[in-house]
Amino acid sequence: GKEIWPRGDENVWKDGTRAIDKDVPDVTKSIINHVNTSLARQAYNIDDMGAYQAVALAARDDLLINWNETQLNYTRKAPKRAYYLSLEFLMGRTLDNALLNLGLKDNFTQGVDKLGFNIEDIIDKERDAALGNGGLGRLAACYLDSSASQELPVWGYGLRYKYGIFQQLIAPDGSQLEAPDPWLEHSNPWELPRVDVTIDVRFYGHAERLDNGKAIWSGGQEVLAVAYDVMIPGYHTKTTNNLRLWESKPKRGFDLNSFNAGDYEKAVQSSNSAETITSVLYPNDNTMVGKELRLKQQYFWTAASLNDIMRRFKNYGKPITEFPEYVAIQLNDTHPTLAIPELMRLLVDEEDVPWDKAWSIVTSTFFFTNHTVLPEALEKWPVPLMQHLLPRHMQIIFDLNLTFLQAVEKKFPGDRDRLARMSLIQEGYPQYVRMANLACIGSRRVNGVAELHSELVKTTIMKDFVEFFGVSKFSNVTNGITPRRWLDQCNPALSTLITETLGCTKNEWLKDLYKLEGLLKHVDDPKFQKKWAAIKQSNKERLAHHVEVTLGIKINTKAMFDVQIKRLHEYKRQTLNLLGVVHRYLALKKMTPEQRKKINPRVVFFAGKAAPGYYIAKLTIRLIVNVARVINADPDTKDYLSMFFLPDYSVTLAEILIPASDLSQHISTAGTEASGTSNMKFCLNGGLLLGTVDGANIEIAEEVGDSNVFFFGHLTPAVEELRYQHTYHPVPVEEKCPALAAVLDEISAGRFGDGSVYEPLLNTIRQGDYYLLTEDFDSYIQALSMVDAAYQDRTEWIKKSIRTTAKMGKFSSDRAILTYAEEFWNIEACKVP
Ligand code: C3B
Repeated sequence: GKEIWPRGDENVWKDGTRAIDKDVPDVTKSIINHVNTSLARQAYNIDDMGAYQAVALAARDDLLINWNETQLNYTRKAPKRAYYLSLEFLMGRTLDNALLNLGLKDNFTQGVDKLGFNIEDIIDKERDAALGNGGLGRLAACYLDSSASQELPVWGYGLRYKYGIFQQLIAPDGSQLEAPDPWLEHSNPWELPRVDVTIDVRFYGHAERLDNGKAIWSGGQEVLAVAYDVMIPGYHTKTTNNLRLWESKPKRGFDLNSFNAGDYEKAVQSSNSAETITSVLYPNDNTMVGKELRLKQQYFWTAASLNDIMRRFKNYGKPITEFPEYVAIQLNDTHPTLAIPELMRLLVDEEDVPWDKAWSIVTSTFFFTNHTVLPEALEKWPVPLMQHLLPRHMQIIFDLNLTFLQAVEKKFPGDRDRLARMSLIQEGYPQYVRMANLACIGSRRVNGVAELHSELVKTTIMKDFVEFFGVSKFSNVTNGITPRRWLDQCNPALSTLITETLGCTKNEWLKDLYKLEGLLKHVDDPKFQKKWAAIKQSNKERLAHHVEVTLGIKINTKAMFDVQIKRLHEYKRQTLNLLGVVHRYLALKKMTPEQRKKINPRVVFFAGKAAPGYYIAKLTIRLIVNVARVINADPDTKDYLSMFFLPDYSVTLAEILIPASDLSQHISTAGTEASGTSNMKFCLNGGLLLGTVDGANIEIAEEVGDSNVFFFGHLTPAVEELRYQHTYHPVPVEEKCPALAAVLDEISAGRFGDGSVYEPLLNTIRQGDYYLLTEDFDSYIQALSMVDAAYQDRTEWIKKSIRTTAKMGKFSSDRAILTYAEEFWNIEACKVP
């Protein structure tokens, strides 16, 4: 490592460095100081929002002390580092998490209390950082928490979108409306602008080839990437890692000539176009929308990140050939694939590394995670667009493709179909660049995110590549979730009960989640069961209170809480759940009041956003809202069945919903949900799982035992054959599944408002039925009955709940990130002294 000396007297520096707030008086002093100086306010004019800002700044001071020490330590020890490149980081709120990780929650609670405020009210003032769509973005956030908690030298790289995922509103007719999410409107205490850390990024222009595969890329437009650093505290450790988010800025301010000539609009035009790059997160999940601005985002971010990584590597003073000894880069899906040709460009054009050597450096540096096998999500970009925007990268991709296809031809002579399938370029007018193929050939390892999914990756989208590279390049790392946010923070009462019961410290089990198995000893203890059930009950009341305050609706907390919360997507089959509710409603209507009294009341919750351009998904929301209206108002049934669509789903809303669920639904068509991660969160909080044999559901069942989950539906191998049947030998719904046909007819007939509105949605089931609702409906209804029967025996249900939590150790993101660190990146913990 490198010795780093301060200017002046080292001891003066050390003595002057503020200590972390250790006790309550420290905390109050720090908060008051921020009220007075940072906010320029006083005890006499401070409200909850002001108090939040001051408390956040006080906590931030503590984070920064740790952050500084961590970064200095990394610079001194010069370890191999890993970088997690993700276009999405769905962080949610920071304050509560920061206080818990720092171990300062109690002190801050007391300190704030002394100042006349309530910590939970203050925490509630924070706005979510929602720089992501769904699972992929939240996974990135969990992985940062686990990296820091395990003292691993990992930085995240992303974009600082001015607007995060849109805010969802529900119109009077039930449809989704989108409003912008100006999350930076109030200043954001959790980021540090680094105006001194900037990188020039070029677009357009021309690339002139020289000898030896080199080229000069010049002209076009240059924009500036400015770094914003977000502190990522580890749990009960000094290690505080960095998430670096790039903001785009015009490079030269605005054009003074035009301004002086009186054309103000023209003067700011180029500056506007530069700022647009990081203005908004694309709101699509699991679908590719080929917009030029999105490709610009991808290049802007990968170029800035790689240049920054290269600069840091050069500070190590090692020869360029040792780059992969010090740098590992994880590509979160294909979104950052341009990093591969960009590193080639840096090495070949700017560092004078010969082409073949450069390629061996590149292919030792990158690792690629695939998150979906859905065809509509696989990224491909038109060659003419890429040629125009990134002429040098297009050359590099063509050159790589030539050598690659020659190697394929050598291994499989004369197999033209194979060449066409494996090419980085899809032929046609226009041609397209296939990002997954590029990511695969440029990476040392390729992984899926759950066992089943990783097998599907190997046998479907990457089949040819497995045959070419050998199977050992492809593997599985099952996703995980951080138990800090998803148990300790969102369910503090359960966390406390677990700590009391396990007889170890909270720190011990939160960092080694397999310790939860210790709960199994207590499954049959009635006192423990009672405490367990009481906590679930109070979490249900917390949710009911939240719904009452935000929507003005009263909920029966004695009912079973049945929850499905995730992005709206046909493959996730919210429609199946909805139709199941209608089926239940129709059955209840046919019963006598006496018969109904034997039924366990049920409340069904939905939440989730639909991509603004996804017509069928938006129509599904509209139908959910309108069915809910009718059901919730029906005096015959409303005591036994009600349904709610909670608008504007977010990380923060999930933190309230998940601990309150008795049952959660994960019911994708088999083979379509790569993993799912909310399934893990529900189970960790003692909610039982109703699901298909898909994604991580399978591994959850393996852990908790088949008797503690409710499975239904066709298995993955059957899906392809069934789809074939549906296409070539269609059978009408009335014949295939009469119960479902009856439900569809009620909706068509206008029982829940004008039926013609919903025809396009109903027709996706009546014709083609790509997601196989008609195939799975009967077994779904059967599974729901089994749930009802199981819930009748409340003690047995509680035991299942305890067993489920107890067996969730595997799903800690600590396990997942350690697998990446050891098996892929080859990095080690780097402890702050
Ligand atoms: C999601 C998948 O749909 C989930 O099954 C998976 O659990 C998560 O990724 C995390 O691996 N996913 C997503 O959120 N966005 C995509 N574009 C692709 C996959």
